[in-house]
Amino acid sequence: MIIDKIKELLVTKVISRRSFLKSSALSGIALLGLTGCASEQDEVVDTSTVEPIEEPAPVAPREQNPISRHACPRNCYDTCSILCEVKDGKITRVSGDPGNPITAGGLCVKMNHYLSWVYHADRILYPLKRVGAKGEGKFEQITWEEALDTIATKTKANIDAYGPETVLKYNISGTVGFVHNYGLSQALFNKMGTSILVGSACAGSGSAAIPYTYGKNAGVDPEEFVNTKLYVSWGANEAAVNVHTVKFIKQCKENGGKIVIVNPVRPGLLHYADMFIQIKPGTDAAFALGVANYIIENNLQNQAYIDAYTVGFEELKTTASEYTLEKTSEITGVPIEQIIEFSKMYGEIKPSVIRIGFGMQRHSNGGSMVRAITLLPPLVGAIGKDASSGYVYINSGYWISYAGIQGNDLRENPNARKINMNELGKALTGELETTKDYPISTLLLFNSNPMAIIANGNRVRRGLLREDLFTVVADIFRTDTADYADIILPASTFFEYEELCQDYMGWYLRHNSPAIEPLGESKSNCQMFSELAKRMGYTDPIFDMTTEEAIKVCLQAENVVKQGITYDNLKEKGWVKLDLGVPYGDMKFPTPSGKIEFYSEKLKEAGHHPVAAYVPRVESEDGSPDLFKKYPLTLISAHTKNFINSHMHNVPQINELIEESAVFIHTDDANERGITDGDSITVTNDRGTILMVAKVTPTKTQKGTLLSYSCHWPKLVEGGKSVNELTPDRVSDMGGGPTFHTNLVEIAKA
Ligand SMILES: Nc1nc2c(c(=O)[nH]1)N[C@H]1C(S)=C(S)[C@@H](COP(=O)(O)OP(=O)(O)OC[C@H]3O[C@@H](n4cnc5c(=O)[nH]c(N)nc54)[C@H](O)[C@@H]3O)O[C@H]1N2
Ligand SMILES: Nc1nc2c(c(=O)[nH]1)N[C@H]1C(S)=C(S)[C@@H](COP(=O)(O)OP(=O)(O)OC[C@H]3O[C@@H](n4cnc5c(=O)[nH]c(N)nc54)[C@H](O)[C@@H]3O)O[C@H]1N2
Ligand code: SF4
Ligand SMILES: [Mo]
Repeated sequence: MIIDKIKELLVTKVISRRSFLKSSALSGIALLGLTGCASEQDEVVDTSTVEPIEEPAPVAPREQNPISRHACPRNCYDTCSILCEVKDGKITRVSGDPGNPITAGGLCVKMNHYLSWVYHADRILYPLKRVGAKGEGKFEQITWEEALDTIATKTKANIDAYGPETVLKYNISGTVGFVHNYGLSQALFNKMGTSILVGSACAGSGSAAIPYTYGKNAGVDPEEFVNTKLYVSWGANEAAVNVHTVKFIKQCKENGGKIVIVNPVRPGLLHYADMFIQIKPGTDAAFALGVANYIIENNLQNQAYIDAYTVGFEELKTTASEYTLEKTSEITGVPIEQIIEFSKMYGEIKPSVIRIGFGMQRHSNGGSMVRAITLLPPLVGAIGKDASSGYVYINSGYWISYAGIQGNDLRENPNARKINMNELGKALTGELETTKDYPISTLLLFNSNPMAIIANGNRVRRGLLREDLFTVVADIFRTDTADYADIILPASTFFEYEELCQDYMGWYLRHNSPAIEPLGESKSNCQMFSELAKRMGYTDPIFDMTTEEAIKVCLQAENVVKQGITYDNLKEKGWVKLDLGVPYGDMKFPTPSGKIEFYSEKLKEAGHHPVAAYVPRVESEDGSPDLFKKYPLTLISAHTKNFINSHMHNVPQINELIEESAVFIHTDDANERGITDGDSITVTNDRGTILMVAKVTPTKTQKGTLLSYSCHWPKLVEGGKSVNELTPDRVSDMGGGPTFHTNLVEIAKA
């Protein structure tokens, strides 16, 4: 009763929650569950269903054996610096580099088991050829001679018969090393003239959206989080996927900063949160515009800054005015008083950082959401003025490049057919328009496990089953994808080859020296591809380039040279921090107007609202009412702390942690379907059905939204199909990104 009364007061009279609490005699009453808003954290943030945060524990290296220095290339924000002790040619101990400020001596839940990964009994140590049916997983050992001859002969024959663009090179981010993923390893495919792989299974939408506003992307240094006074975790899950920044966020709080979370589900960082905004999935653009509207209506914007550095404020004002408190609340599910309180905090607290997560943008409207969020920092003057102010998204890619080592000049057909990596299934089955007449004849795949990580697994499987498709997979393990190969090549791990890495959030360059010789007959990607190039008859000098030479080319970047970073000093220490100054500190924005663009003509030309707009997701109550009747639940399949993409699922210690593929279900949704905690359930949509175990929870997720983790190996889960069996292979609105979370399903007791 009393709670209802308070709710009514807050909603109807639109009293700020904090001022209400301060002035009310009722301020001692625990408001748990009222709105999820938590300015008085201890009273109102419910963390009961949130796992404890496990910060990396430093492990001191023993140093009695020789130490080698490494950079973790696992497509993780942290890119830890690793120390290995090696004895008699074997790694005996793996630990985090205590000297590096990000790694600070500790790795993570997963990579504390790196030794079990490197020396796993199931490692592929020799080339293999298929002897059973496609996908059956029956292989026989062959020599490298036979493997390379078979691949060269078959690929050449397919190029001669059908053209080079029927060859598809496919790699994502199994390792994100500069040389062995993005750089030298691409030269062979440029020379062949294969189809060009475009888009991103990861963060394409946000990466395309941000430059519309700022002309480029330059984020805050995570070590600066300690100095900010407001950290907004927007669609991110730091405690699981970016564990080394948690200490900086915690310090921000200890220094008096506020932590706000915007997420449809409760992430680990909730333990430190002052406010939890539990938004409906895919509605963040409406929330951002609603906040902008409140800020402008209440004159909380920084008008002098806006006048000096931005264009399109009037258009923003008009557009945002459509997002009234009532409308914003209705679309997003966020209570009006919370929209008000967050807007006030964001308008008043300086400096502030918005952390734009990757997970949030994996929706059909992901680009639109990120674009809308990018309009907030300049509204309050947060860009370019302070090192601990602005936003952070990704910090790689704007100060060092691998373009010089990709052999781009070898490509005779720069306008070759483009294939979006998210549409692999359609491309292989010929359901993609551009592959109808010229089917893919040859798939050369490395650094990726699409059977586990690409959407619409059923379609990917059908494609890989094609008898007339010649498939080569280079991997460390016999993944589900490798099971469909005609030839499997044994890849060595980064502990066995040299590499250059760049953090994707921190401002570091890191060097990786090999600790041991390649196990068995395994080879690095570059080594196997340069040998294959020679079998193909290619004699270009790039195929003789060493990794050391390639790294030296990358280090010629202006910023790097200017700061005195050389191959030798980088190699000796293992890492070096670049000084990038205040992000956008020169107040130069390479947009068409040269200013921050609240209004973007380019965005309009690309078919979007020139300011920003809430666009309903393709699969949602608003976007597809008929489908919604059949499949009323949105399934978010986010990343987990226990494994990284599909890595580590096959490592025994990690497999034990995972137990089963769980799906969190709101109590109301479970009750409506007679599902109880621990039940085995089916999760279904028109793309397929998988088996999962129900985790029924009153708070971890919200009604209408399911949460599961990705990406399990299909063959290691019950039923042999994991979450990407269900996800859609549609491409997002900007940048060719994925739409894993725009995924309607229904659940039932199995
Ligand atoms: N449902 C759902 N699906 C998702 C996501 C999601 O949020 N939800 N996230 C997506 C994201 S963000 C990403 S980035 C992708 C990742 O997709 P991938 O990059 O394909 O996945 P990984 O599991 O990281 O790596 C694939 C393989 O690389 C191999 N590998 C590692 N090192 C080497 C090497 O040195 N050489 C060779 N040849 N192989 C090596 C590993 O053994 C592994 O089998 O997944 C996407 N899939
Ligand atoms: N341990 C571990 N670390 C990893 C990885 C891993 O698999 N495991 N993967 C690495 C890779 S490749 C990547 S790209 C990053 C991913 O890093 P993140 O983007 O931080 O991780 P995700 O778990 O994909 O998604 C983050 C959050 O987005 C939320 N979300 C989903 N939909 C919406 C929405 O509509 N609005 C809002 N506001 N939030 C939403 C999810 O609930 C989730 O909590 O992590 C990297 N680090
Ligand atoms: S996966 Fe990420 S947190 Fe773990 S060791 Fe590698 S870089 Fe560090
Ligand atoms: Mo990713």
